[in-house]
Amino acid sequence: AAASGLVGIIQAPAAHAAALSLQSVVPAPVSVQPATGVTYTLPAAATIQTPTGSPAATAVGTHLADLLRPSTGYALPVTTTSGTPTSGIALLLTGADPSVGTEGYQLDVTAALITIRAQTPAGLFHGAQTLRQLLPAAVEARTVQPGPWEVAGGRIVDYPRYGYRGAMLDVSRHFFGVDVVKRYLDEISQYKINTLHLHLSDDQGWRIVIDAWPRLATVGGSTQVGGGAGGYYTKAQYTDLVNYAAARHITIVPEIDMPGHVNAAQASYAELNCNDTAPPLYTGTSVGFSSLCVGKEVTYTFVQQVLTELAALTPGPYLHLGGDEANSTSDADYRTFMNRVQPYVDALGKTVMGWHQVGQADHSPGRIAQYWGTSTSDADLSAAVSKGAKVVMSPANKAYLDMKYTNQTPLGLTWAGLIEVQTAYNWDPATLLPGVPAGAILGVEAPLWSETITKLADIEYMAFPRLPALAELAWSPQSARNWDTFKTRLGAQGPRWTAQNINFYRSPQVPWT
Ligand code: TNX
Repeated sequence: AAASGLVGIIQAPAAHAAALSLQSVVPAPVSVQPATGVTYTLPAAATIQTPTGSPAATAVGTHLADLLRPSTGYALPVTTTSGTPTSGIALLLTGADPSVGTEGYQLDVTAALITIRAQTPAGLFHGAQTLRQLLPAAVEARTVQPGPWEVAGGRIVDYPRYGYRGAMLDVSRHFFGVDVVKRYLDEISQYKINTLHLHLSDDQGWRIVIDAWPRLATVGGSTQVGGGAGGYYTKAQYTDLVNYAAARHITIVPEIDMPGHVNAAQASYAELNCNDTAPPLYTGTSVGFSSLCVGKEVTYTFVQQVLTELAALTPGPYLHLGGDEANSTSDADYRTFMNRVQPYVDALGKTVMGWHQVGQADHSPGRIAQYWGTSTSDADLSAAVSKGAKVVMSPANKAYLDMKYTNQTPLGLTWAGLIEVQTAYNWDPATLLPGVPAGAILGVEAPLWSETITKLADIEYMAFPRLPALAELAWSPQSARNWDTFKTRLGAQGPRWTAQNINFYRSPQVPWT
């Protein structure tokens, strides 16, 4: 199927198209200097050279080789060197423009070689994603394609606007197995997303094994919206996901939603209910009807044990406590509960993340409030910020990948509005909320809730092309962003997605090429 999508490319009558412009990259780089008339052509004997003494940099070289080998048919051996290469593709941890910081890179293309320089392996990884986009779209095919594999000459110096560039996947309303999540990690990593937030529990399903409370997974994970079989990750599977993400320089943020959105847990253990009676499993799509029992000691034993096991599975800094739509918890109980459980996260050496309603509770060191509202001010968010929280921006009427594009979109919801690509793109995370100082914004996350999403093709259809649009908000300087140039660059991603077999929405707003 991937190959059939490439027929137009393969049979194009022209000898070959000119190398892609350095200006064609998504997200838009900070600085691009084309070298007119200079082109690099990848030779069949090219090597990918990486610095001695950095297994993580060499791993980026291997990742790049794995991407390029199937379509080029070249061997592309990955070697280590302590010198300065003069041919092939070189990844170096020295000599980058200092502006690139901890995640940026400098890419130089001459007729002789391609050099990616960075201060960290993460920077090299992001530079490799840029290089990928500068090669012809057919490079994304998984079968051998005709070259030539040309890259336009010049220099790119690039680094992110925000340190938090996220996607969220709701694996609770519908469960998605390890293979689907890995594929999504592959897809989002091309756009320099560095965080995947997994919504691991909700009324409809509990998706991670907790040894101290085994029925959470075996009972709470046994169904999903619509009554299907659901599922859960074993600890080994979850660790596999964490490692797979890390190899793509993506941090996984696990969320256990509390004190609401807990029916799956309460159905698994009667003692988690104030009336000591387990409710039935839930397969509908209502929200706000469940609450942990704030007055019971066992509630806190439960939360502490769950968070302790989750922290042990989490090399990343954040544990997300949810905290949204606790409509069946009184305001006083909400504060009592959050004020007691947030310190568990601190004590585990992690940082609290929560939906912006956590602003009602006390601050916790480094806390992040994730804004999901649809207006330009919010009292809970303002409270969180005034107490010292940083903000991740996920405004539901701009950043929610589960909203329909148009009334005709077969999947998705409409409660926050219709979100066509231009709507997802045309806002500035720093100024959307006039009451929140720009310096409080840590980044942007694009959540995909899964009430109506049941399979990989659905995830792809809702995320593409909006996820790349939101990735550009998170990475590119506001001054480099412009809908008219973006839509053209986005349209040029279409053949790449076709080659990758991504099921995307061909928005009429975008000039697809
Ligand atoms: C609101 S956003 C929710 C979720 C739903 C979503 C559907 C948020 C923190 N809570 O429980 O899945 O809307 O769009």
